[in-house]
Amino acid sequence: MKFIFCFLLLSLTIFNLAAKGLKPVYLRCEYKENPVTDAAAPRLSWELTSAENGQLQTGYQILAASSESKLTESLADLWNSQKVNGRATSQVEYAGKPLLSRQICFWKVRSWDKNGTPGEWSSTAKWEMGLLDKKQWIADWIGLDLDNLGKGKTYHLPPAPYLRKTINIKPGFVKARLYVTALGLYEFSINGKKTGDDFLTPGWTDYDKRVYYQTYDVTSQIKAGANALASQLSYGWYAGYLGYSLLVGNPVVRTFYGKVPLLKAQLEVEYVGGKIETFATSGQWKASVGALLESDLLNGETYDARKEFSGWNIAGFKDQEWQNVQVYPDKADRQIQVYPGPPVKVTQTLAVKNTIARPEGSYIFDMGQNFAGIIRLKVKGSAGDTIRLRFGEKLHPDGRLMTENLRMARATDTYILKGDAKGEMWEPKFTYHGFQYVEIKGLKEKPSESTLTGLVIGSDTPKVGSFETDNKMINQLYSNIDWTQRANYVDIPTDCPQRDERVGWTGDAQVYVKSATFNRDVASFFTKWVVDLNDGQYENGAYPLYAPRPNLRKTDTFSPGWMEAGIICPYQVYRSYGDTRMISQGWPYMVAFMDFLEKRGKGNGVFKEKSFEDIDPKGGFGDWLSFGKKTPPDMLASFYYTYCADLMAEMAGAIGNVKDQEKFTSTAAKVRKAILEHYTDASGRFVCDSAAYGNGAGYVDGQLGFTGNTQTAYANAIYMNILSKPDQRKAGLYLTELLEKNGGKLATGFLGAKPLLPALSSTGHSDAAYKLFLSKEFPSWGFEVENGSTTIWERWDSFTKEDGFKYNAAMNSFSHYAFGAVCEWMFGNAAGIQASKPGFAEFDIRPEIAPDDLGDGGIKHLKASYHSINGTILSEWQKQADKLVLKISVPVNTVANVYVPGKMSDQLLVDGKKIGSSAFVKLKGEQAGYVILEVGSGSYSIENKR
Ligand code: RAM
Repeated sequence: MKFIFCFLLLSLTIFNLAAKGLKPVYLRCEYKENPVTDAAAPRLSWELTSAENGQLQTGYQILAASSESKLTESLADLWNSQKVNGRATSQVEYAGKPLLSRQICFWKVRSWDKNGTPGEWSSTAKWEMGLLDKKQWIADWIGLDLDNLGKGKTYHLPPAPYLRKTINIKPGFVKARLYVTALGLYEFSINGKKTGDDFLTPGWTDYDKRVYYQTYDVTSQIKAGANALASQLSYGWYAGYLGYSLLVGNPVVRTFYGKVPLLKAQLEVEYVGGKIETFATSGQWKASVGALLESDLLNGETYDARKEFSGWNIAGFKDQEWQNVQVYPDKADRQIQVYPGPPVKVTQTLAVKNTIARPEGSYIFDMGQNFAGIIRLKVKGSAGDTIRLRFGEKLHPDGRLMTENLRMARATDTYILKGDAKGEMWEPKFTYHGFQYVEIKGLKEKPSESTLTGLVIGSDTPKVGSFETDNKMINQLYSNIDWTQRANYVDIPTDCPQRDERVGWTGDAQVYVKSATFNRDVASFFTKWVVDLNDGQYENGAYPLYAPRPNLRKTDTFSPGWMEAGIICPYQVYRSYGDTRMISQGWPYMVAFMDFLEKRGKGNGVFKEKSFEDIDPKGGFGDWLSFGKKTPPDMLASFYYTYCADLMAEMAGAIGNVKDQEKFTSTAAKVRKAILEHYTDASGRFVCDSAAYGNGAGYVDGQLGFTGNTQTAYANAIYMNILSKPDQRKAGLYLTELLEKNGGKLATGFLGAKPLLPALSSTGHSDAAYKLFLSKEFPSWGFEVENGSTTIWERWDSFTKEDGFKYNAAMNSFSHYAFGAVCEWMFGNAAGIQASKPGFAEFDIRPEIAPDDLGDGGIKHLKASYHSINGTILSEWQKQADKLVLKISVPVNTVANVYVPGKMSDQLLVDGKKIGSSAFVKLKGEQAGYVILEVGSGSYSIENKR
């Protein structure tokens, strides 16, 4: 009894100690859990939990070892960081022994809390090093040239090759890794089982400069004796159709990087004792044409199941009839690296919502959600029965599938049955579509709900945001934003998933990047894409219109508002995740871009009218898809110049480059001054010399004329801090005036819509921002929701009651995330979550409460959470009859300034008690209708009277 009592006491004390300390969880390396990386000094991060409020880390210690058993202070053979003082829990660089290719590093961490007490060690995590030297790749590029078998009139779609080899593995192996990549797309299997569950590997890059590879732990997939290595290849971005090249009559419409898809793979088998045997792609492999008759990313797949070879991917298959593969030379300066982004995967499956019978035995399936992905087909029938699947985002009023907005993307999959009496199942491997509706032709029996399943694909970016209110329309809008992001963050940030475009448009990416960070963890996604951007930079320093940058149209070059993505995206990654590596690695590119601007500005500091008349369209895209008179693109270019110089100054500071910090600070001041001199009048309104643009020919919507006095001009000037404080306020008034004159409606395009609501809020017009946000009238976000959208449209008028889908054949996507950039305001203003220090180590919660006079169309209750790199932040507010209740969460090791609507004299309550009763909630002061509290970690409920 006594013993039990002692034991209980002991465990209680241990529990108590543990409960008091900090516990590191969610250990990651290069933003991933247990990844393979080729970063020389991988960056580590963890999050902290604690049972106490107001907790901070005062120090940490990391151990890294070559085996889990050596992960102790005395044995750690790779690294013992010793105690490092400070609050850092992310971007912590490994600084132990140099790491070798293939090395597995086990690691753990512990943290000291604010009282200097060390907590428990975390559980063990690991990372593995990839192949650090290109010479370690002994595998050849192999393929089979089937190009001459492409027969179509409009689409040249050759069959996709099958490759295989049987190998012999000796007994006594302990570990096996497959390193694999392709020029094109690959799917690899060992003994009939696919390696990994990634889709569209190895991703899109400028293949002349670099190609990424995947590493799979295949130890459990191999066996002693005969093993089959097998791979299917497809054309993908490397050799398939890309963008609108076909539509615009570009001389090249496919094979932008090469004609024949190629595979490079090596299986490394390690035996007891450490000896490694490598089985690599070589001229010894066999290849054949098979069932995959057509395979193209945009145009779809055709699969003839009658041509399947059974057992081709397992040992024992007789491949004597198959051809020898062809071996292709490598490009000496092509880099081969570990895929740095989150893999593209099937992230969700969707069941059919509704089946509609159509004339002539065809059917349309409604998946209930517009998404990017493929379908899994289950059918029964006779050999040779042909099922044709077409995909669309909308139906015509008469019930037909609407495909005009796909333009030249054929987006058609065909399955030819083999006639298996048990039924057959198929899903395409190397294509995807943007759709909500699927039209099926050729079914011999009435379909059931299980005939089709939707497989949602996208870069597997962890969900970090949630946004919920008591207003249904807003909840749907948030869902639409997230779905549109998922549909377009597919290896790169595409503009749209459905039509013949789907490229990494830089303007869309830069206006939306901050919004994206609130929904999904996009740190490694942008780590990948920013390299694409840098690879795509022009010799003159301009970042391109889209990255990667195949030559889709001769006149495609760069545009103000688009090219700045090269500065804005790394900046946002720095602000959201505290990442300075992207800045230092990209610095030469970013500086080259700033030099380009300097040269273009001819020392004026401002881009006067017609500064960009040499590009196509003249002036660039400007405030693309706006309504009414155009904001001069050169004025916007000048704003962006200032903005980029500001960001560069801040980023230079972040990497300790004082010289450049000073340089860009003075550039920003110079351009600001020149803008005001050139583009404002005495009253501080924006003006321009519209006559300079003549009749506007060659400019986007130039015939509408130009004026500086637009919503977009003021919204951007306020957002980008172009004006002095008093002038900011004036600009806010001008902006509201313009809105009123326009019947309370927005007129902004891609560049104007993002800053519109933030600019209203920051100049004291939160009510006006809410009116736009909650409006259901055309044009507005709510209008789209009211009209049944499940994603964000490309244009405000993608559909109107009067004109239907009038832009269909031209340009009319229903899944375009750019206008979803309102998300930045939703989290940053409505919920009020704003980072004041990079990585949300310190942040504000400054909610803007929706006005009361909106009745049922308003918001009484809003709850948003954001899982930052430091942990989960919650901001919830609820208007009750006589009081406002805020619920907030501040992650361990962070500090928040919480702005509670009200006055000092209000006597607000925290967890039911007066301020002052908690050591972690301190009164800091009062500002513009808010009481400011400094709050340490923990969850709190704050009440104030209304
Ligand atoms: C469209 C794209 C993209 C936009 C460019 C200017 O075709 O879809 O969204 O950035 O044009």
